[in-house]
Amino acid sequence: MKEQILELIEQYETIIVHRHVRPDPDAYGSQCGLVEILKSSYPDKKVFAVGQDEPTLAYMRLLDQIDDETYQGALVIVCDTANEERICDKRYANGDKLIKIDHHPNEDPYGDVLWVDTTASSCSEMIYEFYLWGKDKGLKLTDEAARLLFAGIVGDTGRFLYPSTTDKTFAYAGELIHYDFSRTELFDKMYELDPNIVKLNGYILQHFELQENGVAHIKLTKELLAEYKAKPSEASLLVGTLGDIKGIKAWIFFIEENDQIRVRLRSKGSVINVVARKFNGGGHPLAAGASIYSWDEAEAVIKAVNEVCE
Ligand SMILES: [Mn+2]
Repeated sequence: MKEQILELIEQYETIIVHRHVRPDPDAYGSQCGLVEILKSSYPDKKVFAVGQDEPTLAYMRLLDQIDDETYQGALVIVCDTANEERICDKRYANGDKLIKIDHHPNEDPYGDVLWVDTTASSCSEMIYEFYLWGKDKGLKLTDEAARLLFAGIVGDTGRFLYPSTTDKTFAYAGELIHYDFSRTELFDKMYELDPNIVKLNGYILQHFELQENGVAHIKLTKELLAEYKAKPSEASLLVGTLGDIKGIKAWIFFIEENDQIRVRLRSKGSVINVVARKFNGGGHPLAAGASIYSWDEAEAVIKAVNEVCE
């Protein structure tokens, strides 16, 4: 796969890299890390990272604004995105060839060339692996690319805590920190929270409901989020917060938005992306997301998670 991908990269003059909507550090890290690698390896090519800017991730990189014509005859690469529906900026379909690089289960095998590795901790880890494989063939890694890929790996592994972290993940991270970037600065940006969000976290810790079977949930209504002046995207950042509770097996965050209730699912072992799929979503076996449209449906989600945890 890497061979085919590099061949295509070498063939095309214009390369446009996309990632998923509601981006996280791995989406940005893999997308922009790859763009940095390609820009420094092929200074004559036009390489762009596109999509909607996410203000909370502006410390990673600002995205490029390009016009529709740029897609004519271009190679498009999509990073970290399991299904076409979730690709940010629908113009991805307007290129000449499409490549998918991802570490989620390959439920929607879109694209002309696909490289999917579900054993990778993150898509950023895959991009670093691509560089390692291709460094004798002309690929170059800059300090900025290293910073972006390191951030992506840290983000998707929950600071090397999740079971998706392998010896390879640690080895790659160990290599990446030899590049010149400030880890302290990066960690500060990644994990700093506004005081109101810390208080919302306090609310979550006070009010989650934990059943005897180890399934927990918390409902964050629009009114509550308004009270704490928290955006749904900020509330989503707190989803890991229940993971340290003794006896917890799986947990659900319900975060109400204007037109839907976002469901964030996490598990310590039981596969919960099957539940996500039933409710308009998907994701990893132990970390998934879904969407529902009423609080009645929330009960159905809780019931479904109970069933997979039995
Ligand atoms: Mn990812």
